[in-house]
Amino acid sequence: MSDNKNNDLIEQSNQDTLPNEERRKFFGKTAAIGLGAAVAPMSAAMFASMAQAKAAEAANSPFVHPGDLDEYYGFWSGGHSGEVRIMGLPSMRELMRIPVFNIDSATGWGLTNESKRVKGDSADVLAGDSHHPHMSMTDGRYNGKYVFINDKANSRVARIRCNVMKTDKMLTVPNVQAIHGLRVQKAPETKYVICNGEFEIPMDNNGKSTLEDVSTYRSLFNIIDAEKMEVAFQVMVDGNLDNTDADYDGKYFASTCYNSEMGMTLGEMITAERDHVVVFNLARCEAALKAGEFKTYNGNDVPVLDGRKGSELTRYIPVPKSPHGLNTSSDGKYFVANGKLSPTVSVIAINKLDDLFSDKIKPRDTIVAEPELGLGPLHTAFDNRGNAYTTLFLDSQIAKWNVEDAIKAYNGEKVNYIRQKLDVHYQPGHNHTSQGETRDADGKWLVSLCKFSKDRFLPVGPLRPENDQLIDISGDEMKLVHDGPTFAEPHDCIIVHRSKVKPQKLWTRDDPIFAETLAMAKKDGVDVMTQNKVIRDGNKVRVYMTSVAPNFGLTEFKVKLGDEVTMVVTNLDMVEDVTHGFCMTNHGVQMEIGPQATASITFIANKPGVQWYYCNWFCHALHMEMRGRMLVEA
Ligand code: RUQ
Ligand code: CUA
Repeated sequence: MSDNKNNDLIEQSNQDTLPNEERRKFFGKTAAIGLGAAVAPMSAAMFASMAQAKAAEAANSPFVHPGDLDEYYGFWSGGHSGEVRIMGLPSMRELMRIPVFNIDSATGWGLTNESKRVKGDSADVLAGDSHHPHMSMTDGRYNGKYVFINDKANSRVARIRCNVMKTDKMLTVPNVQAIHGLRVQKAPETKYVICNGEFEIPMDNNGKSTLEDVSTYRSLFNIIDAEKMEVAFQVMVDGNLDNTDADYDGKYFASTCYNSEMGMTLGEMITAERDHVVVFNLARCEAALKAGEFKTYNGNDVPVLDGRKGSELTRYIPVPKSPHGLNTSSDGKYFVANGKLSPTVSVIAINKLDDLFSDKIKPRDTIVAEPELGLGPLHTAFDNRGNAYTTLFLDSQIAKWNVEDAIKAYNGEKVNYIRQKLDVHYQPGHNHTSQGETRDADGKWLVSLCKFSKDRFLPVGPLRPENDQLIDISGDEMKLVHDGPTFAEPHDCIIVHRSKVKPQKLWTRDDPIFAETLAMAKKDGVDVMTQNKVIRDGNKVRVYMTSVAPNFGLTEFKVKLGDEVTMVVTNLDMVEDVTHGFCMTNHGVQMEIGPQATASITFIANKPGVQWYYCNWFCHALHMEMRGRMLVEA
């Protein structure tokens, strides 16, 4: 991006007063969007970030010209909004929202029959707390297939299928409470999703335990089959599991544990000087599973292995108390446990774990560095040049440090491992580098997910946005180049090169998301691609209807008061981006029907008289006219 172009932009953002014709000339191909006004504020925002970047002489520019595409997809957790968001990087434009644990009135997620089937046994749970989105991998590299995300609030794990960017599986994990840290097996491929049950609960949590006797309280590590989305097995541990990550060889998983005291109150939880990182030996766990060395609890058949201290399945590495983030370095050499209450991080050499498991060395011998970084280290990200970037929650900084130098310092050499500390705004939790949790770490961008924005944006009432800051890490110095306000609460994110992700532009008719709906149509003898039909089955009515902009296949139908009505709408349009909606007025019924998709929604016709239904996704110049009547006969 040349300075000239940048100046053009300043001019552009001042062109609001120009007649449309003139403005179109300015915007060139972006005029196709048709609404210059929608573009102007964006270019103003971009200009602001560009100016900052220029001031900082950034090597990378976060500026992406209107109409140009970003280089990376970002997958952002939506925190306690329960969703996942797709961002474009480096522009930091929000591209899409994927409803997961929340309900969404635009797409009908949580309302449609298809989404309820995906949600399964938690179809009636309408809230969630998503933390950690992570993509499936092959040989330590993103493979673009799935993004997995946890729901801490309701102990669930969901999977987003990246060819359509929709949630396609969801599972409530039994025997645990509060699924927190979540990552994937990196190699040879993501056979397993790994996640931590954080809160300790009685192993048989059936109401027969007491609040006083906590001897049966445990926290479990969960290994989930990524394809089937079923729990393969669980491992019982000592302490509360917090965050987790995997190695690049498919051998070990590691989790931070706080509260090794098994305290029930804050005071009790932080008495011990040390907690631990627990390392899981996958081969030994699978062998124990095969040998039947497990128990079951709570009347379900999920196998629970015993990985408590002394077990051959695990090793416990003492680290300063209450560690939080656990991150594998992108060169595959180290697990880094972040101190939180301690100003240090603990660097564990993965190539020493074989010796640890064969008892040739002691747990603390695996620690090869414990650099002191600052106050409140929470999470660490990596570039491809041997540097690590750790968020300091209390100091509101990112500490950039060199891993090999930290190891030298630990061995007594006089080296300064800290490369730079950069102020961020404010109180960062997670951070993430471009492709930094994979072998393809490229050391270009770092995002700092700041929990507070304080004075960085216009005031919007007592509840303020958080601040996702984009930092250029391509040079020797970290440079802040963009402030991105976000709504509650992107805990964590990943940054994936766009070459890894290949979403479809239309639905394919054999997509499993609506397979069951099509099976129902088949039973009713209806070809949803060609027929519009009302089928009565007792007091259940199924209305099959096509949609082609700007028409629904039926402009009217009749039902009786109290009928249970299922609308099955098929979008016959083959045109990219022509999504229709279906909304039945006054019934809380609305949904998206993407091009070539079938979607269905069920409601009780409990209001006599005429009800209009209409298309609520703008699809055509005659979109307003795309409607019809339902008569509810009393
Ligand atoms: S945790 S702020 Cu839910 Cu990822 Cu660390
Ligand atoms: Cu179809 Cu709007």
